[in-house]
Amino acid sequence: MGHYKSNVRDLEFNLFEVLGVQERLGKGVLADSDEETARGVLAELNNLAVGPLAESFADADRNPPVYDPKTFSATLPESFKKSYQALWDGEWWRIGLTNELGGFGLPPTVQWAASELILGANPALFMYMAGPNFAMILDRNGTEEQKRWARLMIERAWGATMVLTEPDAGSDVGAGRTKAVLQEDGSWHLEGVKRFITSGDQDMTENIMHLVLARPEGPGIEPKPGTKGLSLFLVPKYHFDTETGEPGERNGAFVTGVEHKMGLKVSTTCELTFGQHGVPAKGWLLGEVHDGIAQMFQVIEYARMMVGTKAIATLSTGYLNALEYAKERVQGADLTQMLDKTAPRVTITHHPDVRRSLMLQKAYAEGLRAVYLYTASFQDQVWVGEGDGADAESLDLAERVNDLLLPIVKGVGSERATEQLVQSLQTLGGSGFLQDYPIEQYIRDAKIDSLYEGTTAIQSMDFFFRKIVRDKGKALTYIAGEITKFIESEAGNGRLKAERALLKQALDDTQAMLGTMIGYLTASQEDAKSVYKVGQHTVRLLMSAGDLLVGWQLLRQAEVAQAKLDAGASTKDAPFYQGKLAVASFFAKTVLPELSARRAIVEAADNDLMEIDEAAF
Ligand code: ST9
Ligand code: FAD
Repeated sequence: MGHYKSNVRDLEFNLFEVLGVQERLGKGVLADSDEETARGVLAELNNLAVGPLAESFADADRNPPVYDPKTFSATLPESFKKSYQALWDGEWWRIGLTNELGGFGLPPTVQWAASELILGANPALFMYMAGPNFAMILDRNGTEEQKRWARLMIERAWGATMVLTEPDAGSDVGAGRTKAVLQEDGSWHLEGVKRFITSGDQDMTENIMHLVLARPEGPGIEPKPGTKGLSLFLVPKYHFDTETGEPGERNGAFVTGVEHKMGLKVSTTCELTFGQHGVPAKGWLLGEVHDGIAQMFQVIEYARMMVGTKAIATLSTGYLNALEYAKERVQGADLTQMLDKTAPRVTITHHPDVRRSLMLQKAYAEGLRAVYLYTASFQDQVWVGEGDGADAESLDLAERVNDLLLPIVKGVGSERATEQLVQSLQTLGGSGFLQDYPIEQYIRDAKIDSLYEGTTAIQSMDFFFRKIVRDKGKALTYIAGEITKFIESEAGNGRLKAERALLKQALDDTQAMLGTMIGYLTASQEDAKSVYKVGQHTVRLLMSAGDLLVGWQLLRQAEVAQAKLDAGASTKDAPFYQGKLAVASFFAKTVLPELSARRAIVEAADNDLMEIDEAAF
């Protein structure tokens, strides 16, 4: 067996037993799919994921890409290319595409559930396969000519990149200096150096389309500071015949270095230099507007969802590997017999502390999966609505709620995955530290998820300032209303009552934290430094909102599971449903109460931290 332990049962439970996705299928833009198609997609992709996709996971880590400075090119390991070919041949690149561009006609919930399988088996494959998805950005924002390029990108299986970061512009994208100078023929010449560009070079596709943010210069263009002065340019690795897509001359965008990294080694992270090697780096403005940051955020929103799902997928396989080990490993006696040196030795699943840790890993793996799929259910509404003309108000709300939840999927998903994967390793004792097991690689490969696509601090500020304050609490009010409805409902027939009370307390605590922080923000109108009290606690708020959502989703699932058990679940299904009840109750009792302490910390905030001299750190 390969390293990857998927959880299709849980994916299907979320889709068809909790979210009721099947009710959306068979209509409008989803006319060609039904529950059977969706289940079939997951089953088929799962076979591929646990087999050929997972196969190169360790080999590609031990034999990472090789960079040749003479040709400015990166060569990927053969084992990985084989996995990529299997993924491509299965036409899985169609998964996120609209029907018009050749998609499978499945909604985002099913797309993301399927994506989890690839992201858990071998995440870099998913990233190298993103060309067709990037083509959707050209199709959505491009000129008629560029819409045709989008089709060429898909038909000819090109790679693609998103190019924002520079040595002095990381979180602060608006500090970027790469410029684009308008030419007489309407094209642009780019000059500058970008760094950390994922998939910047590889030897698996005939061309790569770079989507680059740069500062436009030319007659009549007024420079603007920050992100609002950036435009988005399409810069191919090779120039191409715009009718056939046939690649021609080399364009002047060269990969001038590939980083040596802690993990995710097979995913090339490249320095990309424009126009400094005797060949101009020609680019074309995307569409006809200088609106680069907003256009790039269409990519970023998708990529943040992807990064969160990647982290959660890795957490899940980490937990399942730890669980399998724990069920086999015999060590020590049962705690009740600790003084009897002749007592029989037991598997480590008998020890309370191992149980505690495994149940917490399960809670975050399954709870966060529920959160990302719940988020995707709002993307479903937009996907179906955009195609079928739903009313503007409900579409607007679905977009806002999706926006609110994205920093939780990305920020909380990645932080909890890193933290709990360390616990998965701990479950294996010293063996976890060995490369005989995949967990050490999971930790190395997943750490990047809290860094790229906006660090956790950036996610937390996005959550507070943009998604709550600027949204005037619209999306938040909706979610709080849904949680309150759940708490007050009697669907549990009086069961899980104590857990509902704990959820109510957690909701009160999170709302109080938020209220206090809004108070600090308001006070900053009089005393500018009061905003520091907000900045000290945005991550705490984000993580607390994440725990609240995990706790709620687990209890929602427990309610469904309880009903299934009451109706007489099969012997095969019963342990699955009992597990749902157990994990929801465990999380409510052992994690949610922590929110009261976090609330007290926020309410007692002062600015002492900001007064400390740097030398005292
Ligand atoms: C990276 C890549 O790290 C890692 C993995 C790559 C894998 C690639 C392949 C896989 C992905 C496949 C993708 C396919 C795509 C296909 C999609 C198909 C549909 N939401 O607050 P302001 C905008 S890449 C939306 O003033 P500052 C908005 O336009 C590097 N829009 O910010 C706004 O204007 P307005 C990732 C948002 O102070 C404007 O920005 N790097 C949002 O100027 C200005 O906003 C990062 O992520 C949002 N949440 O700049 C950088 N936020 O207000 C992290 C802003 O008028 N840093 N906009 O609406 C940040 O995010 C900063 O907060 C900042 C600050 C740069 C936005
Ligand atoms: P910095 O911005 O210097 O941050 C350093 C620390 O300061 C962080 O802890 C951060 O949270 C904190 N910080 C910074 N600003 C603030 C603030 N205002 N408030 C609070 N805290 C703050 N970029 C691309 O454009 N395309 C890619 O494909 C791509 N792929 C990548 C792949 C890898 C493997 C890596 C490592 C990076 C990649 N990046 C890519 C870049 C990535 O998005 C940035 O590294 C990330 O946005 C952080 O920027 P930075 O590294 O410059 O850190």
